[in-house]
Amino acid sequence: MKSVVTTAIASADAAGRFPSTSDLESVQGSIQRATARLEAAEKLAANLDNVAKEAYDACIKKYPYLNEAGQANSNDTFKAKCQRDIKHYLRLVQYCLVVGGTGPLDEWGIAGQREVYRALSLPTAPYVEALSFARNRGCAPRDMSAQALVEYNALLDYAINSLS
Ligand SMILES: CCC1=C(C)/C(=C/C2=NC(=C\c3[nH]c(/C=C4\NC(=O)[C@H](C)[C@H]4CC)c(C)c3CCC(=O)O)/C(CCC(=O)O)=C2C)NC1=O
Repeated sequence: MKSVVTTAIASADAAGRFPSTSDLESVQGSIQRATARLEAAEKLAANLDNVAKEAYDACIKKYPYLNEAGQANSNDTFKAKCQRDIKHYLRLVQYCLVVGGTGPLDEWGIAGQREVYRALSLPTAPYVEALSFARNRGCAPRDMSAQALVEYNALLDYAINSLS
C-alpha cells in the first residue's frame, strides 16, 4: 500500500539517496493535513450512499440516452452496476483520504480502467459527470470543514482527471 511515507522513501531510494529535507517536509505537510483528511473520510463514510445516489441520478439526467434499449443503464442489473461503480470510486477516495496518498485510487480504480470500459463499451463521460456532481455538491461548513473539503475535492479531481 502506497502512503505519503512509502512514496517519499521509495522515490529517494529509486534515486539512490536518503530522504532529503524536502522529502521529509512533504511527509510532515501531509501529516499536518491528516486531521482534515480523516474528517473528510468520516463525513463521506456517513453519507456515502446518498452521495453516490445523487451522483448517479445526476449523470443519468445529463445522459438520458443511457436508459434506451441496449444502452448501459437500460436494465436493473446495469443500473445497479452503475451505482456500484460510482460507490467504488467514492470508497477509493475515502481510502485515499485515510492513507494520505492516491495509492488506492491508482491501484484499484485507475490502473486498467480504460481497458475495462473500452472492452465493455462503457462511456466514461457519465462517470465524469457523476464525480463532478459530487465535486460541486460538497459544501463547507454544511458537509465538512473547509480544510476537509479541500482534501476531499482534490481526490475527486484526481479521479475525474483519470477518466477525462
Ligand atoms: C474498485 C474499482 C472497480 C471499478 C471502478 C469497477 C468497474 C466495473 N464496472 C463494470 C461493469 C459495469 N459498469 C456499468 C456502469 C455504468 N452504466 C452506465 O449507464 C454508466 C455509463 C455507468 C455508471 C456511471 C455497467 C452497465 C456495467 C456492466 C456492463 C456489461 O456487463 O456489459 C465492470 C465489469 C465487471 C462487472 O460487470 O461487474 C467493472 C470491472 N470494478 C471495480 O472493481
